[in-house]
Amino acid sequence: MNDPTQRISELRSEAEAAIAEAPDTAALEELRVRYLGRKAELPNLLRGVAELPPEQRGIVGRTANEARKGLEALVGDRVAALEAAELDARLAADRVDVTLPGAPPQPVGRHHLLSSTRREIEDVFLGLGFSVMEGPEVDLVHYNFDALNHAETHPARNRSDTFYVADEAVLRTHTSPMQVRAMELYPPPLYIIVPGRVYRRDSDATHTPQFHQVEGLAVDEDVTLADLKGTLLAFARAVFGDERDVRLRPHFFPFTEPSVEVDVSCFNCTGGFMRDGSRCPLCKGEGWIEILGAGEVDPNVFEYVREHGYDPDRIQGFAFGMGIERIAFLKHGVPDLRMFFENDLRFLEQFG
Ligand code: 2U9
Repeated sequence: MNDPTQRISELRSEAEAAIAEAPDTAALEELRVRYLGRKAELPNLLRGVAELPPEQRGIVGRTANEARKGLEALVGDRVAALEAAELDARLAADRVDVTLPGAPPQPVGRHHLLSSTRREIEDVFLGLGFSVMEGPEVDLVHYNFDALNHAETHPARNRSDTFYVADEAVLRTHTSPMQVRAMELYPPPLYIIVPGRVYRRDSDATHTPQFHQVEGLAVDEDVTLADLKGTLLAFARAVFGDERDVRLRPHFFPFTEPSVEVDVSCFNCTGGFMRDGSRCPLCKGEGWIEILGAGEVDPNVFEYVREHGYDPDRIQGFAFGMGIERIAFLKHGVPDLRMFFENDLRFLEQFG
C-alpha cells in the first residue's frame, strides 16, 4: 500500500503554498475548509490512523498531527497578516486630514428681493411698536370695498378693474380688508401692519396684475397726522438713509380724510440736480420721490366697526399703504417692474 506519510507531506506542502498565496481572508477561509475542514483529506487520514497496521500508526499519527497543527498555525498567522494589511489599506483610503479647512459652504438659496424688502419694512414697524398681521387673499366685497367707504360708483368696483371670484367675493385689491377684520377682532388701541399679495386688472411696464403691499393702521385716542408724519419719517430714514426728509401732499383716498401722498427727499441728487448740474433722472429734477399714500382714517370706516369698540367720537387713527415693489424698485434701481416676476437668476442673484 502507498505510504500515508508521503501523502501527508504532499498535502502539507500543497496547503502551505496555497495559504502563502491566499489574496484575502475569504480565500484563506476556503483553503482552511479545503485542507482542515471536516471532510478534508488530512483530518480523514488522522481519523483513520486506528485502522493502520500498528507499526505505521505512531509515525502517521505524529506526521498528520504535526501537519494539521502547522497548517492551523500558518492559517492563523496569515489571517492576522491579511487582516492587518486590509486594515492598513482601509485606513490609507479613509484618511482624513483634520488640519485641512472645513468643506467650503455649499451655495444655498436666498430671499427674493421682494421678501427681503418686506422683511426690512416689517422690522422697521416692529421696532416702532406695530404688530404684523396677514389676511386672506380672497375676501368679501364687504371688507374690500363697502367697509372701506368706497362709493357704490367707485371705479375700482368694476369687473374691468378687479378680479371677482363670485358676485360678493374678490381677489383683494389692497390689504386693507384685513385692517377691518383686525378691528373686529381686537379693540383699540391697535397698531398693525399688514403685508401681502394684492390683485388688480392692470398690466404694463409699471403695473403687474399681482403685486405686494404693506399697509399700516394705528388707532388710539389721540393719534394725529403729526404722529403719522413722525412714523413715516422714521420709516423713510430707516429704509432710504438717515439724511432723508418727508413731505405730505394733499390727495384723496376713499378710506382716509384728510388723505396725503408722501414723498421722500431724493437720495440720488441734491435738490433735483446731479453734481455735474444735470437733472436727476430718478426724481426728474423734483428733489422728491413719491413713496406711499396715507391719511387719517375716515370716521365712516369706524362706523362699520363701532360695535367692536371703535367709536369715532372717542378714537381716531392714521393709515398708510405702500407697494413693496415700488420701495424695492426705488431703493435698488430696478429698471422694470416685471423683473420681479420673471425669475431670471441673473437678476435674483444680485440681491440677498
Ligand atoms: C383701513 C383704513 C384705511 C390704507 C391706505 C393708501 C393710503 C395708499 C396705495 C399705495 C400704493 C396703494 O400699493 S398702492 O398702489 N395705498 O395710498 N392706503 S391709506 O388705508 C386704510 C387701510 C385700512 C381700515
